[in-house]
Amino acid sequence: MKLVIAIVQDDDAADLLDVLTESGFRVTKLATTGGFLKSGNTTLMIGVEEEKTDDVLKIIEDTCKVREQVVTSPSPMAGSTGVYIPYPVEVEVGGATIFVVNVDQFIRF
Ligand code: 2BA
Repeated sequence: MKLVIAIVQDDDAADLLDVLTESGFRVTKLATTGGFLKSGNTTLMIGVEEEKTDDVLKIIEDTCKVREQVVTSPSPMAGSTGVYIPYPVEVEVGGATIFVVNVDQFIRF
């Protein structure tokens, strides 16, 4: 068994949950925060039989879109007066960031 840990954008999470559950996969959704943007994202944990891992990855790839996000980053003023001016930086976020890990044991009581 594999555990697919997928970090996706909040805007894609609802659709992705629908498609995964309709396709018979079991999913746990966590509300998470990205360390760089410090804004909300969604992490899904999907326990899946090894031979179905590629099906899960395909669903994630088909559902999650890459988006541009603007983050305001402070920059020190020239002359290092200690004053910081915010300036916008554009970053490309997602589709999805995915970790696939081996599961030693899967237990449900
Ligand atoms: P954030 O950490 O908020 O990062 C959002 C986006 O900012 C990233 O998109 C990337 O385009 C950019 N970014 C992140 N760190 C950067 C840096 N040091 N310098 C320049 N740009 C940077 P994605 O790569 O699509 O990542 C989306 C979210 O996935 C991340 O949100 C984070 O929550 C998670 N993530 C990505 N890589 C990870 C990793 N190796 N381990 C754990 N979580 C990860």
